[in-house]
Amino acid sequence: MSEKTALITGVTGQTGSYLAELLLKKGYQVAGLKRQHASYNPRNLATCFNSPSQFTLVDGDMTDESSLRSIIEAVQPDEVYNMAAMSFVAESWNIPISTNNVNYLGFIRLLEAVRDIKPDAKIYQASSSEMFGNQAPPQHELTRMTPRSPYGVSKLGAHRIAQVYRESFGLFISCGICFNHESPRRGPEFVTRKIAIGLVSRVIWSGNPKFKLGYLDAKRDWGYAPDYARAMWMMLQRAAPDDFVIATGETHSVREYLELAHAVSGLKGTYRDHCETDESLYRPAEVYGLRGDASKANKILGWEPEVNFEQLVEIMVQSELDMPLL
Ligand code: GDR
Repeated sequence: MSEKTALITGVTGQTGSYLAELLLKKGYQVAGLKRQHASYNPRNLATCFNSPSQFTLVDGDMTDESSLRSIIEAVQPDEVYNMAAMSFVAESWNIPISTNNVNYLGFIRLLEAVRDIKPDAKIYQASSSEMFGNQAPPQHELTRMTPRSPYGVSKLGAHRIAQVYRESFGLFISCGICFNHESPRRGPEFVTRKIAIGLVSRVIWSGNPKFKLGYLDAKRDWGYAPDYARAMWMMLQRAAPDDFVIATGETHSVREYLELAHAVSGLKGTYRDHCETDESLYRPAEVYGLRGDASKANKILGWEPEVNFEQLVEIMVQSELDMPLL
């Protein structure tokens, strides 16, 4: 078993919570940073709370450097996973400044604290496929980055500063350029979960005739969040830091996801009978086609996804059928 200590910022979120579970299984001591009074689904951390001798939640804030410094000082982490973010792309047009304050400046605050207090800690940064914007697929580590949202810009800023701190100060920082990754722990605002909730909780259970979605022809490379958490850990077990695309290599439109989810839900007719598009949900600028090339992660880390698109849709819809969000 490991004697290591990890700090996970954003531990209450989908992927942060899977990562915490993975590290606890590996014998880590895990400290999870959460914002005081932040609302989150306590179910995400239910398993972690079963290991009280290994798992602690600490209050901190990515916009408050002194809180980050105290936490690094107290925890003395061997590994730091920066999963904290304002992660809903659509919302970033409404709150561009706080998005960058958390996602970009927050990461610099964290880096400064680590550099001062625990410079030998290995750091993982959650970079995003949103950094690519509309570059032609497949996107890989060397694809030009042309983000289209305040969120994408904030993630690109953090990605670049990671490279600068790595080269300037020799910090061990690895960035996972993660494409969309989903699970039943996904927030209800993201499209995969919104579709599962729409079909199951709204239409089947609550009897609403229809639910609304935005642009259906955007394509995404959707994977399963626990597979991505495993990749993050693998990156920090290497002797040297590096950047890796984490993706399935398959792409599907929102419409295809919706069609399959509709079939899995058991509803009669077609998705058009239960879902309508609403242009007010379109984004000011869309990213149209993402498909990642994860061959570097496959070759160097030995990583590959275990859950494919069909299995993912099945997991999302089945979980909603088992435990509807009413
Ligand atoms: P994304 O995820 O923006 O790709 O970022 P999201 O699920 O929000 O959108 C995916 C695509 O679906 C389209 N869409 C809708 N999206 C939402 N949320 N709601 C709708 O009603 C709807 N209708 C259509 C969107 O326009 C988009 O094209 C996710 C986040 O987790 C980021 O934090 C992460 O960095 C990237 O994935 C990789």
